[in-house]
Amino acid sequence: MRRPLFLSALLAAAAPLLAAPPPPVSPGWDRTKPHASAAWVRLNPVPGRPSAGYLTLTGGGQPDRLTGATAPGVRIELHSMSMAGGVMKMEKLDALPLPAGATAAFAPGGKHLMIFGLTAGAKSLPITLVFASGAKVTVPAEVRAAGGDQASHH
Ligand SMILES: [Cu+2]
Repeated sequence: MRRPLFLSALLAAAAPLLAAPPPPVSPGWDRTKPHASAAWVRLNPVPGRPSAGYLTLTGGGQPDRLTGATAPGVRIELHSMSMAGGVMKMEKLDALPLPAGATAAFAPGGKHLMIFGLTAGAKSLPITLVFASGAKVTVPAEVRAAGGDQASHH
């Protein structure tokens, strides 16, 4: 029964680290600031229609609020999506609260960045997330062609 003992010792040693949420990414990340990772954009196949952006946000050392996002040459809105009475409903968000250390996912079927004016051809879009605290976080988003697996919700 050496293994459980070893494991307990390891967990005890790791306890101070476990008090904080597990780091999702990036060595060298300044944990006092909000962090964005795994960003990508699903390019709308229909020219002129908005594309959807997805990413994972992790809060910094203080509670904060995501108030907007920008990227060169496009306009971005924060959107939420939910089912209401069997109907998919989308709403524009003015802000998204981000508690210290908390994780918020922008993912297909849920919250997303609605990106207006993105043209086909871009392989990557540097998205800057703007917070109420004044923090700005820029993350490169991989632009992917829309697959045939979903209809645009617009
Ligand atoms: Cu939307």
